[in-house]
Amino acid sequence: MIRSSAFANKSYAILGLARSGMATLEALHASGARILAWDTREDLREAAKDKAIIADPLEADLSDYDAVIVSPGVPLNTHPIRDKAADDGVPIIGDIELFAHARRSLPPHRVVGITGTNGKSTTTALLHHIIQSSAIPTHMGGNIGLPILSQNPLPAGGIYVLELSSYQIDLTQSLDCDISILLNISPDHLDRYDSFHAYAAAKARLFDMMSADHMAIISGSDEKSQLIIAHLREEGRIKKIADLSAAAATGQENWPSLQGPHNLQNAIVAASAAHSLGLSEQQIRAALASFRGLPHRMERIAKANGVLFVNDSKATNPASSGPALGAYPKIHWIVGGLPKSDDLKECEPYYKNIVHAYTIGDAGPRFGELLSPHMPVEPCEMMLTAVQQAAANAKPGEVVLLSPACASFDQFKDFEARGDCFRCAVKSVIDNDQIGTATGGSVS
Ligand code: UMA
Ligand code: ADP
Repeated sequence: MIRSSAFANKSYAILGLARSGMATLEALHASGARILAWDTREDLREAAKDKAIIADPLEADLSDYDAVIVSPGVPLNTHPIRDKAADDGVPIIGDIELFAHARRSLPPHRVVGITGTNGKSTTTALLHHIIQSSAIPTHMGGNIGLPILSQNPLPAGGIYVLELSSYQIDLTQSLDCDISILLNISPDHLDRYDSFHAYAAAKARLFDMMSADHMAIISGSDEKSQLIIAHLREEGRIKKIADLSAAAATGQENWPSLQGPHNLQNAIVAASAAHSLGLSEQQIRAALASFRGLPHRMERIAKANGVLFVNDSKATNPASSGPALGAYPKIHWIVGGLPKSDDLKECEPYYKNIVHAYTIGDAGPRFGELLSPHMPVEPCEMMLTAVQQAAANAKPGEVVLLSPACASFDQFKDFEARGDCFRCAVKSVIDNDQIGTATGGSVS
């Protein structure tokens, strides 16, 4: 874990003791800080009790504390901790800000921060893979599910690659990334922001924290990303700004885990960042080819009787499902869940690739209305029904793609559980011989 003299003898209140909060507790405790900690979950309070005073920060006097460390999942826009901290005159920060404070005591290193609405995890894992393949010490952390404070410090010359959600950026004030990356911006998480504009502004703060001689990479052709580039150029403070929205690259056919227009964008961004970090074209191309991808993102589950089954459960909004539909020419599309919008605008350009749609979850009836003028639609409601129907209809050379364009919480704990359910359903239809034998394919 990251220990730092910056935390020694300081006092912190921690609200939220799941992954990031627990890693924060461990790192602060090991660094000699005094800690008050709280979570509404009793099991997490119990797990923290040897390292902290257990008390609700809403009921404690926080005026002597150096900061309140709030987990990204605590909705700051509605949570009373915001007013309480302001009343007690104590700043609210997150674990990424603590990492920024710890940097002075770490061996010389560089930091790449990656944000955007879609593609953050893929680009973070890809850049990490490229750096690692070139034998440079590196860690990835942040929103990708690996709290950065739980990682051991890198030796001198190391590179930290951080995936940063807007929630994490909201809790960060002084992270000066050597390279800051904004992939794209489309409406998301609107329950946490007053408006789409406020959500975009939250992401743009990553650039406000950078030194003038560090590098900004922006790759979205969307309106908000382009406005941010225009603003950065007009402001003139940051000297190195790369607009990759129209960049092209050759060789995608050699990168099996980076198919589709969205993954081409991710590859171009990661390659550009790797190049700025000093890696060679040859190192970068070899790593793009050997990248294995992440589960639930365009993950090839099985091929049976010439039909490919692809799990893109992480596509939780239409802007992320759109490009997934652009990855293959003949798709049986399983779509639906808890909708985040009333339309499927970002998917429309790719309707020509869809042979048949199968709707699931709460969004089913509405998506059925939207899609049926353009393609045959089967209302399925449940995942297993959708997979069975799609597998029965798909012909050799076609693809059964789960890319829901919706959150998962209407039927599943999270997108991972939804992807796992798809995987089980695929395995069952293959095992049950409902699409013939699984010869020539494998279930991983
Ligand atoms: N809690 C309280 N009181 C409250 C509200 C919440 O005690 O009033 C507690 C909850 O019981 C919970 C904790 O606060 O124990 C909140 O934890 P959390 O939801 O922040 O969960 P972590 O496990 O710490 O995960 C967080 C990120 N979660 C969110 O942003 C929601 C993880 O991103 C991240 O990987 C992890 O830190 C490590 O950095 C997940 C995510 O869904 C993957 N991110 C969103 C996304 O990608 O769309 C932004
Ligand atoms: P994030 O971490 O930002 O949620 P992921 O890399 O986990 O992003 O990808 C989530 C989903 O978004 C994937 O399932 C894929 O369909 C889609 N996606 C990936 N990269 C992009 C991109 N650059 N633009 C749009 N959609 C993308």
